[in-house]
Amino acid sequence: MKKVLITGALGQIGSELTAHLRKIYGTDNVVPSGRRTPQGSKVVEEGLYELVDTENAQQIADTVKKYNIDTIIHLASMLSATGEANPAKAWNVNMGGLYNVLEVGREFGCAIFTPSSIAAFGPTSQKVKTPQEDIQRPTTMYGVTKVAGELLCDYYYKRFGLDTRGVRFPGLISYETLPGGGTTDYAVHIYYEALKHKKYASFIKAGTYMDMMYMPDALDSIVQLMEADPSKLIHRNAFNVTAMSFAPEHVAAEIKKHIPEFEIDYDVDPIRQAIAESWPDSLDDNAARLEWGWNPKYDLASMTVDMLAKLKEKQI
Ligand code: AKB
Repeated sequence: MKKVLITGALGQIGSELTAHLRKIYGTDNVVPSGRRTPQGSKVVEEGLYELVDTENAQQIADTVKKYNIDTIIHLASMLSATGEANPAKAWNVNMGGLYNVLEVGREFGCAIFTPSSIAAFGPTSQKVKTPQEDIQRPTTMYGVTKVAGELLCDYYYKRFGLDTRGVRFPGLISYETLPGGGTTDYAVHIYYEALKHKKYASFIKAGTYMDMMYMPDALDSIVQLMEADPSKLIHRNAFNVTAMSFAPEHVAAEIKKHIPEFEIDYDVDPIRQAIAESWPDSLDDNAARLEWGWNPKYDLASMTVDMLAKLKEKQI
């Protein structure tokens, strides 16, 4: 990666990836982009920034040309719960945006990173330690766009030789920017509420396991995969990656070690609960470990220490 365009850079991953890549590759070599220009945003104010709506192919092409971009990290996407609230929009944003990015990548010869998700699996996939290659019949629109996206990226690699790569992210936990509209978001909200109110009502039921990962590991996975030797990549789009698997009561118990008064209770949202139940409890990420050395640093205990410390510093 030499000159990187990030789409959806104002979101949960993009806002932290922008800072991370600016440190590694230099501020002038990272071009975050989004559909708004919010005031006071570090993404907008601490380096280059462009307005790019990924549903507008011309805007993507103009930006790639202007900065001589060689890599596009395509993060602009709707998540699972908002996707169920508006499936038509989720299809247009997720598939239309990806198609445009792939076409521009083809025209200008860019490498492309696209995140897939645990949502690319469904109720007929193996539930525990879901293998890299398994049945993929998701039951959400978000999941449908993720499987279609994986296939489309494979197609552009095989048909046009485009250097497409991706991972299937689990729920991502971070303290910089809140996630918007996901099913795994409870695992972020719980830390904020633990510090603010010493209690949290989870919209996901006790006993519901999902894979999760702390943001620093997610950022490393993107850089590691994009810098990996292409001759070693058998799977390309998209690698299972995970760092931990837990249910709401486990994160609550971990928080309680630091905030003894903290209590969890449950106010279950049937839509997000059904989505969670359709996903794997845990993924097998051996292919990523073998093909490009994936090895996450954080588990639930170390993540909890860091999350609480960072949120306290932010004085949320
Ligand atoms: C969501 O919950 O929709 C996302 C995801 C697992 O892809 N965090």
